Amino acid sequence: MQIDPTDSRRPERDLPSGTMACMEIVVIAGGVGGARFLAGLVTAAPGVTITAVVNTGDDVTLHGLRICPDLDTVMYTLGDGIDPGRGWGRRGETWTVKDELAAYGAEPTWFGLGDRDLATHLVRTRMLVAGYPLSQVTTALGERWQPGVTLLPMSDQRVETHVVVTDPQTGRQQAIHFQEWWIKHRAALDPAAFVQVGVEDARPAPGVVEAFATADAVVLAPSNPVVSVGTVLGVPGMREALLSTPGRVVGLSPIVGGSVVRGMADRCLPALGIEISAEGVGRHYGARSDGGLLDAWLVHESDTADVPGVDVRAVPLLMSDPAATQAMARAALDAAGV
Ligand code: FO1
Repeated sequence: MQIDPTDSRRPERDLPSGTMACMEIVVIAGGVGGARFLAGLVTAAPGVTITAVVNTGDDVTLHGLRICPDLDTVMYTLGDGIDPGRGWGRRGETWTVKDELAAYGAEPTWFGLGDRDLATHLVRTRMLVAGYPLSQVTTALGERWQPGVTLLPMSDQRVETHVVVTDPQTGRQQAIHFQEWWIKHRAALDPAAFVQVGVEDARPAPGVVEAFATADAVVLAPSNPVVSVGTVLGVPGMREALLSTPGRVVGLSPIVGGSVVRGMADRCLPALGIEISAEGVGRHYGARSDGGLLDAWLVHESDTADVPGVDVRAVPLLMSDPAATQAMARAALDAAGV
């Protein structure tokens, strides 16, 4: 671990000589992009303690079951159970229950409820109903998958992202759950606003504040800046906890060459008036030295970004294969000075 002597924020580690201070990294992540980045980080930094603070705003209750898409995507990806093509759900999935539900006309039929995935939702729902908080449920599910990182929901309190859209039939504005907007409508309905229902009563889950307080670096994964990273940061106390970190804060742009790599961040950014560019997102996060979040901002090698007060670096940001993702994670650690 290189200590950056010029960085006044780093407390000297008065460890007994010969003790290897175990480096601690906290990553704020959403679904597919965040999961892939974490997989690269785990391989780029073996032996590093990684805590993933994961968005739960996409969570939804369907068919009586509590479903946590981003937590499951990270857990399956790091536990090698993910379907690599879809980026969500299980490899080798079957859809018998989904078809049977449709035969009953049980809505919603648009949600991809896989038979293997169903077991996760059943175990999670049973534990939640029994009174276990989501953080403990997540730890319990992780016993099977061994993700290799500490997986924390952003909050144990329920926060759901709903999208304000104009109903094409009635012309009236209405709020629909993010999953309906994302899956049923493929984000085709223009979002007037994103509302995090319940966020005002939420607080960071147990372990989150503590993880930031001792982190050698914090990384904003290349996830959706509005509905993933934005939702996590919107939990009361989260930004303050993040900014308490003695380490540097490094973000990675989810916008490459002026467009999203996957997902639909470009459908979300305009609702917040954020330019669809690496520079636009970097400026949205802002410079830590100026009341924002970032010490450093990684943009794709073909992009430029002028983000005053932030150390901007152009590196390959396409997670085209594990080696590329590992190199990207390494670049993030370099930018963090660890
Ligand atoms: N995404 C889809 O585009 N279609 C689906 O049917 C779908 C089902 C699904 C089931 C479980 C799960 O964990 C994720 C699922 N996703 C599906 C992905 C999910 O909607 C998104 O990954 C996140 O909510 C956004 O990151």
